Amino acid sequence: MSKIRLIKVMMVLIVFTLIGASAMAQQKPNIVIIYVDDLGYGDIGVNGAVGVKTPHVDALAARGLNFTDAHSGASTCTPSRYTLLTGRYAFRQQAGILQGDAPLIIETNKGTLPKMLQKAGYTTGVVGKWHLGLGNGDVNWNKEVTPGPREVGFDYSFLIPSTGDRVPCVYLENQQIVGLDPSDPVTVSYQYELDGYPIGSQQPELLKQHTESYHLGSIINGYSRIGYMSGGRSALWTDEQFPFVLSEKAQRFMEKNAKQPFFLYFSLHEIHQPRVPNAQFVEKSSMGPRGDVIAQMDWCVGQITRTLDSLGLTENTLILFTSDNGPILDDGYLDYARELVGSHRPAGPYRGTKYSVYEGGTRVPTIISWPARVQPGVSSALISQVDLYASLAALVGQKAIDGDDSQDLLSVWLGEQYEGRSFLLEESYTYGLRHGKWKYIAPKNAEVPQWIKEKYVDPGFYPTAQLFDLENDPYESNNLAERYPIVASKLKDRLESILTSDKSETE
Ligand code: NG6
Ligand code: CA
Repeated sequence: MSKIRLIKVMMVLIVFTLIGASAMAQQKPNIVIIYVDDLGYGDIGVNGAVGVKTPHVDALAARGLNFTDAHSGASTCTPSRYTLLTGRYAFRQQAGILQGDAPLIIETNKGTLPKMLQKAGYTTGVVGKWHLGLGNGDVNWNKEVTPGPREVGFDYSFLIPSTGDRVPCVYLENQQIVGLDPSDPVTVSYQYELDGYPIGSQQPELLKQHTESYHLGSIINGYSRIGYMSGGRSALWTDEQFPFVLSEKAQRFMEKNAKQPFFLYFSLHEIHQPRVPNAQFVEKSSMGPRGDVIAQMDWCVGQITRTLDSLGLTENTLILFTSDNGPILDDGYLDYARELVGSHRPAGPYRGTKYSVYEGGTRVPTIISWPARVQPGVSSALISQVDLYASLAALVGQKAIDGDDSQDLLSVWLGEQYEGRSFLLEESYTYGLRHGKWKYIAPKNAEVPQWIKEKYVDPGFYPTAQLFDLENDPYESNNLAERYPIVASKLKDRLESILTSDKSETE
């Protein structure tokens, strides 16, 4: 071969390699996790909701895979979010529900799902509720608050720092309060009353919604919260604007990063309390505010899918729609959810609620849509959010560093096979363990906390063990622990081995 010919051949090869590499890079899907707060299995149309319509979620299900036995890590928020982002069980970090001044609970020296996606070339962003703690314990809210999302692997963040019902009631963008006037600094306390805003326990006549005693702290925008704050008047959020503010930030993030693969963790305030639908959604349901904010949540989902459509990204975007824990009707604010629920069943056919170890606590709506790769359908595979880290790592050719409890079940998430987990842990005020048709619930000899009793919910722990056959008794009404002592004891041993080992054994 002449020299010139050789050079030509080499050039052609290089061009093909470059085209191939860029095609591969383009093949990486964008990933959007739409994480709804306190949405129950039965709260979406496709899972049987009555009293409210969820056309956008239903459309996602129609073109995607709807899971009927997928679980959040835990039956409350912080532990579930910890598990989702780290691939580690929350008990390892003793992650309970955090107050709004708690330090960051995710270890900054460990691998996380967003860090793994950064390594794979993704731009990562979180928009919405955080509730994983911020700072190191003594936060100065008037400076950049660190560590936070950036140290966990998010390039961009726009946050409700804790929950809608906790102070501080301001947004943080890239870990700084948005719109803060430095001459009116923010102070937060969960111990002491602070001057500045009226306090719910002292001036209940100012409240738009009454609450039980735990939420009678600072009144911001007519709603009293857990905890006290002072200052930050120019930066206060307006609850009624959450869907617009957060959807807009999510849209901007996707538009800005449309040309390279992005990961968006869109963590909605809906349908957590205070349930304050924007006027646009009032009476969209027949169930009062709780139903109306389900309609509002559905609108937010529509904003995401519409934006992806307009950017031409729908085909190669993997959307995971799910929730952090099961539903609750009365979580403190008086919005008549219990009285107005009618025949709607927030947890669908399952027993239990938020705070409960029964299925309703963690079996949450879960839909995956990725038109380029996922066939529409329904999957009854047993699967948990703890597995997303390892599964998405497999998808993008990375390792799930420190994802100690996360299993690569990518083929299950994508509907290529239907055999899910062999064992699945459900974290709550006690532990549940699923295996085949069995569900074991560990005994716990303790008083149900007063504040849970007041919610009319049953956390599901009793001094004796419980065992249910979910195939024949999906509602967990018939305790078989005495009838099948060997099954119960095997599951007890297995649970204990999970709880005492440093990381999950692979099966
Ligand atoms: C509980 C609050 C509840 C809610 C929950 C967090 C009391 C009595 N109850 O401690 O109202 O804020 O925490 O919800 O304070 S979650 O969805 O973020 O886990
Ligand atoms: Ca929640």
